[in-house]
Amino acid sequence: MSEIFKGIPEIRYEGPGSKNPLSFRYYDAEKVVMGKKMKDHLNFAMAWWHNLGANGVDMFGRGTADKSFGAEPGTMEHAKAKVDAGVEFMKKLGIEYYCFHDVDLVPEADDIKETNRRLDDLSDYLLEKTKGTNIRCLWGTANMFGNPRFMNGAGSTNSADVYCFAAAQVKKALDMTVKLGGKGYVFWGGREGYETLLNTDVKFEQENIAALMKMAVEYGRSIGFDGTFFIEPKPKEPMKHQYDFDAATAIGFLRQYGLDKDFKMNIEANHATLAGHTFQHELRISAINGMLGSVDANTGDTLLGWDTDEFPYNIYDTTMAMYEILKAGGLVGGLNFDSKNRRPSNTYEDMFYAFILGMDSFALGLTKAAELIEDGRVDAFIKERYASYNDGIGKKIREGSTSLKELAAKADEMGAPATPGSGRQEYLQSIVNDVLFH
Ligand code: XUL
Ligand code: CO
Repeated sequence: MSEIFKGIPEIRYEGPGSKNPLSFRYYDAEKVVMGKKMKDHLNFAMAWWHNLGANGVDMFGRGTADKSFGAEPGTMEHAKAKVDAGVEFMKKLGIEYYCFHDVDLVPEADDIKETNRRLDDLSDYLLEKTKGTNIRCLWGTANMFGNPRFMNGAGSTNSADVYCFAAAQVKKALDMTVKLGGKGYVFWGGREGYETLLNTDVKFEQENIAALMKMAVEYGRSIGFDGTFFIEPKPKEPMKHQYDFDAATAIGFLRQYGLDKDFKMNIEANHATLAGHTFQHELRISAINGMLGSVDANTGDTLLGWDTDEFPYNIYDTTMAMYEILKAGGLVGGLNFDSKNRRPSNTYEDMFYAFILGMDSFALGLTKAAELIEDGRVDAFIKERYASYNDGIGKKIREGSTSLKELAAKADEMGAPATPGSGRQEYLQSIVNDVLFH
């Protein structure tokens, strides 16, 4: 098979001083940080849809990038050319994982039986192409938002017939995920929500979504899928309101329907900011609930109110994200670049520059997060901040061995409250800057 990304070498670590645009300045795969190799902390993944599919088409204009890879789009030859391109791309960057939707892999046929046959064929080809490499699936999913049949939702659809198609797609995407060695299976509920409550029975729809997830767990376990199911929260877009609004909402849903043992969160940075949260907030809420699973690594634009899916570049954000991930003991999944080149960045070189930017940004974030933890000043401050709970009445509150009566008596005894102490926000922010820029 001939080379697709001609003239682009294997991208290697050359260190911070390097002016070679096709090199890593911070991502040094084998370097050990806090006892683990960088590559194993980060588990970078390529999103099949953006990297091999998105050509820059938007509401106002046609594509700007050529992603035909020498074949006619919409054919199985093209689907296979995408495999060739994807494998060469991942090898050149040293990326070991990919994520896919069913219809990213093959063109969808009118009849689902034919789509499934194409998936069997393509997955054989993909396995053959990755044989002898470390390249494998991070997670798979079913696209249950593109086909017009899902206009009223998939698990949440008003139509039992459409629900069958959703179930069929989940079943096949699970088969594919297992066949391709995936560690996870994602539910992103793109159309699982509503446009108006005037036509929507929210409780009915949520029960149906939970039932679909339950059947997915049962089926997945029956075919030997021992990985993790993920919900990827997003508050809006394409729907006005999506049920998996944010991590707290999705975790509540999973607990209500008894799905919390099999599921964790797949947190996407741009979805967090759409929900009015920081990326760090969503990671923290997931982590403290034992629900931090995987990450869709990208960034939004604070000036825009939609999902721009830009490659991560902001080191403050990647540092605070990796700080949360390190504190949580790592991810069961990885960092999937659910990110796409800007429309005018339309060459093959730009595809590589984008991944180099994203991988270096997270590698630097990892290094800085480890330094922040090893520095210890932030942790020491937090410990000190809650010190009044270490003994006396504070300890009793933590142990649950007191009562309103006893606490009120204690307040009476004190008469006027002691000062709670400074929050020292500016001091802490200056420590982060110190670690980032010293
Ligand atoms: C959409 C999005 C999806 C999911 C997978 O905003 O993030 O690509 O990651 O369906
Ligand atoms: Co995503």
